[in-house]
Amino acid sequence: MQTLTTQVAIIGAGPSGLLLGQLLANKGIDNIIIERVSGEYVLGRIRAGILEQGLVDLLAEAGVDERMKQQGHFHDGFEIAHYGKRFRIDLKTLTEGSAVMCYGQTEVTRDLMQARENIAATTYYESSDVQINDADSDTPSVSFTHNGEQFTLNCDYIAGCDGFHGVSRKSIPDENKTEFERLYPFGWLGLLSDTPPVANELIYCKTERGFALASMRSNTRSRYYLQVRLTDKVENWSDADFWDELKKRLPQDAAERLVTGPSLEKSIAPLRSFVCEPMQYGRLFLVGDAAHIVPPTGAKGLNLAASDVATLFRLLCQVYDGSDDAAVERYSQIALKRVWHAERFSWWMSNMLHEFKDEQVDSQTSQTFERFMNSELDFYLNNEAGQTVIATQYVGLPYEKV
Ligand code: RFL
Ligand code: PHB
Repeated sequence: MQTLTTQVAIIGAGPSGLLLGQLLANKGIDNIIIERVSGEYVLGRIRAGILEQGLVDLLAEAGVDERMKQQGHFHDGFEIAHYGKRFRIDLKTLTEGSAVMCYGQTEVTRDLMQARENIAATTYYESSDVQINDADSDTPSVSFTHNGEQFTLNCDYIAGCDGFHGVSRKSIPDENKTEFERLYPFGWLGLLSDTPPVANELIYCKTERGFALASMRSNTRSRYYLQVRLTDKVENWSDADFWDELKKRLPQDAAERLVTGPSLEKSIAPLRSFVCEPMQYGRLFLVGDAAHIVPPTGAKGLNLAASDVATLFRLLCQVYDGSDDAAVERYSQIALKRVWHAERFSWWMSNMLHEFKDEQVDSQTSQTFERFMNSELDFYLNNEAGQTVIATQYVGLPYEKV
């Protein structure tokens, strides 16, 4: 059994854990990351594509924005297609100059992994039996097994960056947390392909057949999503089935331009809204998906993880520079404010853009909800104030002051 010591133990080498680790290391705050799977496996997950300016700035602050500046693209707007009508949300004009960055989570993660390797910071990939001990004391630790050997990592603080299914949230006693959850009666089937995107900007489509999203990773790589039933299995969707259905849901001109090709990746993700309150327990802090999940319709998951990282990082800096020993106690309260705004926006966008006919309620209730949501979308899209409400939230609300 080996005993290790660090200042901040980070569980999870997803974007939250790696970004926090890099920012802390740059300030001379020692940290060790423990990850359940291999680095390659982490990079194989295809997830977010849209970064708010707050995350772009944070990556710059971490010194990890070189490749993003070269290969990413700012998008000044996106489209919503609503039963054949088209609306462009002109982010730049409606928000007085803001835009979003199109650069994949896989690439952000790859850049962060490279940066961590460059500074020779320690990461234990492929660790099992990860356990949090004494989080409510002044001497917390994390125990884990790596390469058949047992380790105990003593630390000042633990950052639980281990996603929705990780151990961190589960190790907070039930009586010390409240969980809020809403499941949606559908999932998203995503497909990645080396084909040019149908448009320069994203198109969110609401149709009677269900929602579809045309997104991208570069000028030669596309990412598309289809709303599917929760019972659907990815094996039952051939590439040809996917492309056929997508063509039916895209606006006509986009469908005519669509270039199809073999899928590089295809997967189904269920949609969920989830928040754990508070986001801390003693010296354990939940960051990103470990604390909250949003349905992807608002492109907020990774961005929310980044604002948690920014908050925890700045509070830890105050602790370690001696300016405020108790600064971290404010973490949950500060983070949750922004979390709930993003939760509400993602839930609202999801309600407006999906087809709810399959919901297990009687058909009159479901049709009435459908009418409300169509009217809601119609109202917001057809006037500038409404479009501004969407644009302001899509580009991301400002980070809370710490
Ligand atoms: P992650 O990425 O899940 O990383 C957690 C890491 O912890 C590891 N882990 C453990 N390590 C040690 N011990 C354990 N017991 C462990 N258990 C788990 C895991 O292996 C993993 O490596 O969480 P993190 O870092 O908080 O990052 C969150 C983001 O990944 C997530 O919010 C976004 O991907 C959500 N999301 C989007 N967010 C956006 O901001 N914009 C988007 O456009 C966007 N699109 C999406 C998305 C998520 C999607 N899916 C699949 C859920 C599109 C999709 C389809
Ligand atoms: C993506 O490109 O994966 C993506 C973009 C926008 C979203 C969700 C996912 O709202």
